[in-house]
Amino acid sequence: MKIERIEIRRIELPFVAPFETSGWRELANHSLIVRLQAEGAEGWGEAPVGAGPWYNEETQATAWVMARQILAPMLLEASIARPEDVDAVFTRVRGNRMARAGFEFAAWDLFGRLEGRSLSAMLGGTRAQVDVGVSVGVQPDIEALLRVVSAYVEAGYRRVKLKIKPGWDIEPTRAVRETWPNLRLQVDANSIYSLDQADQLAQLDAFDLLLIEQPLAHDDIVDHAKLQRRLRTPICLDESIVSPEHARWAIELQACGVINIKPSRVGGLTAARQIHAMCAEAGIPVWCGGMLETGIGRAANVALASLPNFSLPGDISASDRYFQRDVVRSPFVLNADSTLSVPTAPGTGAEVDEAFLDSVTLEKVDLTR
Ligand code: SMG
Ligand code: MG
Repeated sequence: MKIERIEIRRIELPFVAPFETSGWRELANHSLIVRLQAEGAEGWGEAPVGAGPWYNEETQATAWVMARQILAPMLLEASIARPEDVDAVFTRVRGNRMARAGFEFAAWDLFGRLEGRSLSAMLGGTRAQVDVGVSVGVQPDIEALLRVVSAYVEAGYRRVKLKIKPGWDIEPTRAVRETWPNLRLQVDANSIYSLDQADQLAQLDAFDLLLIEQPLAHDDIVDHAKLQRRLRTPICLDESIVSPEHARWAIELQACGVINIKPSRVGGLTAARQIHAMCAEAGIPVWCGGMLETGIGRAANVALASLPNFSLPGDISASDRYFQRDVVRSPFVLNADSTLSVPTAPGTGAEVDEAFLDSVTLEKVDLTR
């Protein structure tokens, strides 16, 4: 197949509330949205980059340049027989994995729509519903935190993740654990600690957490292995795992007990599926992380999370946890058992609301062969 037309846009879609991590605040989704057209069909993908290089090195500005000047021209020149081929088209490109993933997701969606197969079925998914949780940002004080968590628990979420940082770790986690003794609870530090804070992190062992996510540097694996030996709670790597090779290194070094797979972070669903298989083989449970995607990116995450070794709840909440209005006509809603239903329509199943998407688009380009 030859891709005939590529549309790329950068958007700004405000969140219902600001989202604060250990090191920065996000006020809106600043993704790139990619649309591929070929053989009378189209596919959509989202590169969920941030406004600044705070989570990883990519930003909306860098991804915009990469997408227009490098990636789209490469894909227009290539011939692909399957969605997995997109990965090979981009192998010469170093880094920039979220930008690459935007195109890769769109290719999966395009092939799925042409073949009449759901993305979940194409990937080898085995579940009709996926377990999900909610990620709770840093709050001004413990009272506010308990209010926010309480609202999510009332809404039906049975797994909660707390963002932590020095000065906002032990006490907030203790407060949530004491209020909800049976809640599935985990924490995420987004790379803010160093190994010499191991004793402080070990205090988190008291709270029966599912995992402690990415405590140390975004590009570290070795110190995480040292830290894991000093903790009872499994470490879960997020930022550090940017490819199947990184997953293999982490497994070999015993740097973690769990891996968070975000298909966007690793360049797409092809790499994500390889990491899933590698972890299944090594007995490492995985779960699907989130980048506060629109309904376009979220649909790809839900499909991926339907694979068998996604045995922990994902950071894939219902659309209304993020946006007043989503760019799709098929928003995800939370089922009573803290799951989301996996779409069965061809491709991702996302029905893009083009008029609304246009209204949140800052800039758009069209490229043709
Ligand atoms: O998509 O529900 C979501 C957000 C999940 O906490 C979340 N993501 O490090 O795992 C993580 C963060 C990265 C996004 S920060 C803007
Ligand atoms: Mg994380």
